[in-house]
Amino acid sequence: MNFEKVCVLGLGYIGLPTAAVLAGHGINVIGVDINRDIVNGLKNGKVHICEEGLDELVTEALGSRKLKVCTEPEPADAFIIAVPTPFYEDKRADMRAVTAATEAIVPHLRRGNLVVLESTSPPLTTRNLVVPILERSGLKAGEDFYVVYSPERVLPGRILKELVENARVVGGINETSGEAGRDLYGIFSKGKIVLTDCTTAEMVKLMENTYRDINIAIANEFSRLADRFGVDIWEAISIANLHPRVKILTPGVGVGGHCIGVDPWFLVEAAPEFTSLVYTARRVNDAQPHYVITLVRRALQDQLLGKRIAALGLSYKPDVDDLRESPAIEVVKTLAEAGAVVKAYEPYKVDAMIDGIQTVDRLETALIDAEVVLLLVGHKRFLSLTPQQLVSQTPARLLVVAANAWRGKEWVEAGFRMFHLGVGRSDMFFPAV
Ligand code: SAJ
Repeated sequence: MNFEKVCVLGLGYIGLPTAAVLAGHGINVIGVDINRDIVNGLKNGKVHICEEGLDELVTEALGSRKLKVCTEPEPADAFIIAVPTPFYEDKRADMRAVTAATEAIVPHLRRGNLVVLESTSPPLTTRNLVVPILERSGLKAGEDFYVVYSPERVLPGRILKELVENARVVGGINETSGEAGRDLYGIFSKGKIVLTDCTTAEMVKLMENTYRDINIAIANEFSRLADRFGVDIWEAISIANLHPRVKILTPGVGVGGHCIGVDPWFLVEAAPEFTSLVYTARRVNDAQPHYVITLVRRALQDQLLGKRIAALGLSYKPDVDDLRESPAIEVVKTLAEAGAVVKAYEPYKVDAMIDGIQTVDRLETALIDAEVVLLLVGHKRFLSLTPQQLVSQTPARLLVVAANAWRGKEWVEAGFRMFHLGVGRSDMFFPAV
């Protein structure tokens, strides 16, 4: 199938890079977003997403007029839906954006069109939600027009590279649909394009992120056990991972972001009777920020009131500027609510404004009068701090560390008392394997 014009609905972390990459390959792309600020910003050259190389690519695409942005879809050869699928308070999937985007396509749907759903969605969404809405056009899915589910699988921070290089799953509602989807992604994808049915593709995406969530949950549980039994979890995991068929992930302050902590709930909602493990892992990871807080309480002998804490890192994982669903923020907020005086510093977003949190724009300002330094996110620039640098910048001699960092006897020799997540052993001087 040939595509001259593609309409991308949703100009977020996935939609905007996809639109720009397609435009860069000579396709006429209409980028649609219901948020006027985003559309107007883009028209004025303001790219609202911070991602390496994206600014240049979008500016070029807009400049060449291969990419146009607006708030309503237009007729096209293919439509790609890349809108968010968050969850409600009770963890049920919120499919309102997918529903609205699909409905917006209906008046423009023509014979021979392809419609792709990329948003992470509960199993059977393509068949039971998307197809019936599109058939309101009077056209028959799989015959008059084609439908596929093709999940995005890119890593924030490497989106443009992974968009092109990762293997791509294309799940059709029938064979012809799958082939049309393969032709569309073949325009820019250098990775293997694997054809399957739409429900398998939905499951694949949810399985990948659920597997990761469960693996992180076991690592987090192991960190608590290590604490209890006088073991160093970082050493223990590095030794266990020498086994050729074992790959335990890393314990930390919890699971944040908008994928791993969300997607497993879609499986739980769809089949609660079969997902007790998935459910429990979610609960374990959601509880991890509170486990880190107990570590802070232990370090301070439960006296949080008025304690001046320098909290380092607020993003949801190391070396990104993304603060969405960040467990570090949950830790800082809870400590502040308990009466601690927390100054938080996030080097990737020094101007972050977060309700209930005092942020500072310099590391020195956070450290200068601290009684405790709490390392929440293992950003490279924190990991490279030496005990001497810290000693000279802060009067605090108590460190609480929720990452594999600041290890070795030089820290103790510099006068610090250390509380490491997952380190129940007092002589933590063994180098990692
Ligand atoms: N985390 C740990 N321990 C680990 C790994 C991660 O505590 O060993 C935490 C991180 O700190 C973070 C959260 O888990 O808070 C999620 O981080 P992540 O790097 O696992 O995932 P995301 O959300 O940044 O991106 C993931 C990616 N999935 C995988 O790496 C398997 C990406 O490929 C997906 O496309 C993306 O989710 C998505 O959109 O689903």
